[in-house]
Amino acid sequence: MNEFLWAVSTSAFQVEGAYLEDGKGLTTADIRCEKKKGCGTSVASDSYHHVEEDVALLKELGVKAYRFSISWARIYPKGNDADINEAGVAYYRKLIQELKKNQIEPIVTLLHFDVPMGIVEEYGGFVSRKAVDDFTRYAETIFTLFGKEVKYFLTINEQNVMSISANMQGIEEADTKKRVQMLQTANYHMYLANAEVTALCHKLCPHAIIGPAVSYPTLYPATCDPQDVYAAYRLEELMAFAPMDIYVHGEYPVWYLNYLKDKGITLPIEEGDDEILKRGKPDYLGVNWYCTNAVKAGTNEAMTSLVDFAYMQKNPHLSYTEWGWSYDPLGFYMALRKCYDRYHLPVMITENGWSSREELVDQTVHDEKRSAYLIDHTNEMMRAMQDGVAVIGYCVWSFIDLMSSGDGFEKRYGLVYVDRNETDVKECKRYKKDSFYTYQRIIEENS
Ligand code: BGP
Repeated sequence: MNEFLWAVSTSAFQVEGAYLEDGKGLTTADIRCEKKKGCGTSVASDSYHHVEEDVALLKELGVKAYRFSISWARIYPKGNDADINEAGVAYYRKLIQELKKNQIEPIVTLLHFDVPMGIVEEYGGFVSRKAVDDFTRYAETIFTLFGKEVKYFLTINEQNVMSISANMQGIEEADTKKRVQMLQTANYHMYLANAEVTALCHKLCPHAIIGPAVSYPTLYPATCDPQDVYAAYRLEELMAFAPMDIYVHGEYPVWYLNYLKDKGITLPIEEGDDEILKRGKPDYLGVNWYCTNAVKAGTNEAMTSLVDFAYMQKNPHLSYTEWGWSYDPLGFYMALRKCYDRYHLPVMITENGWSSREELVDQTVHDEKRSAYLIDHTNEMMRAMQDGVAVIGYCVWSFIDLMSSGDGFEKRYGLVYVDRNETDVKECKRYKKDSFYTYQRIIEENS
């Protein structure tokens, strides 16, 4: 049996920086973060220039694996260039070699929210079917270059979040109806891309395993009013289980097709797509899990136009981060059970963590709440494993402080503090927080 993968996670645009260095092209993530917070991805946590130091920290932490993503635009700056960008390849080669030298398994995500702007400007990114071929070609390059060293691949991070976020896809369409249609077209193409790449990995890297990483916030009904129970059930099916069903079973569920039809959405289905979707069954499911939400039937402005029957409410029984993410280890147990009972596929917790605003005091951070979160959630994970759920790994989000996907640098998740703030990037020096030692102990005690 393989060793359990105690691990930590990051993603390229959130940690690397060097966003235009050594030939890298711009991505939708670079544009989105710049617009949103202004502090941008240009430096992030400066991991591009801290490879040895960061791997030494991973080694000290005691992790068995490190989940990071490869930036497509470092390998092919526009997404579909004729030639590979060798400098980009060299960076990932160095990182992977350094990890292997320290007996740390790389867990490589192929796409984490950063679609190259080159293909977005040329043909609309995943809104066009051309992106399926370009993504597959990029994945083939990665499998060929690194397939011998890497045993764990993830295809696309949180396609289910990308499917409702126009700016993650580089879509600038003001008309809501047209925008939702474009998002669903892109989503369909990503399912094809996911399946193609999964099948290709099985062919080129038979010793490796591959799966998607899905965002799964478990949903509770806000009350026992059947309307609320039904709304929570439907929303969870729509946001999390429809995507997982499509990955695992290789087809859109009938109720989901009906739902899209009712919303006036058409899918760009071509002959032979059924076979493509069925071709790439994942070996495991990556699950990004942070919190639970309570759902009320009805409408609310904040929901996407695809969802017009339910909205989220605060759960009075739970505590929350400043950004409204709940603390709910029992919800984690239930999430693991639900995923495993439904698919009977091994699960890797690809993200789990706690965010807060933090400041360095005496060269450290006393992040008790994060330590408690990690202890409570890993305990619930182990209870789920004792109850039969096959969990193959657990990745804390995040290894070091990084650019939050939605809230800039002030929202910190790291076990390691990175000394910079929203406006001043300083030198990005690293300092271990208390939670670093908590997680180190969790690994030691349970390995
Ligand atoms: C997931 C993403 C990560 C990460 C995390 C926390 O959706 O895969 O990239 O950012 O959520 O989200 P945020 O940074 O918005 O707090």
